[in-house]
Amino acid sequence: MSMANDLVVQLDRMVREKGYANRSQAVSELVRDRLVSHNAEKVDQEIAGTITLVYDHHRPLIQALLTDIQHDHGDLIISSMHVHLDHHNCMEVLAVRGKSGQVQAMADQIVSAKGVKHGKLTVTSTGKDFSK
Ligand code: NI
Repeated sequence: MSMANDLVVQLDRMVREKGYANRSQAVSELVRDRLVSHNAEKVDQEIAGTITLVYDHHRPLIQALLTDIQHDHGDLIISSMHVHLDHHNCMEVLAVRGKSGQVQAMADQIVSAKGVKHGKLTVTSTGKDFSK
């Protein structure tokens, strides 16, 4: 593998700044990160991840709506955490696992629910794809 010298210079700077043991470790991590994103584009790929959302629990129906969606997808949601951020705002973190297409469809449904201020699916590996 070869790459332009200015890329190598910048890569080595990042290796130092981020504290990687060496260039190979940094490149492996970058490749794994890209593979996770790439594989998640395949609807049948098994993925794990988290959905984080923030909403105002005073808004009518939002809590019932989110609970309904979560009950409909109990097979995809393996754990959840609810944090009362302040008097109005709640944050929920859902740990999810399942086929990429199903997880992303559910995440779209949750994030686009009326009353959700911000929501985001973060995809990671189930861990089975990589030896380390
Ligand atoms: Ni709350």
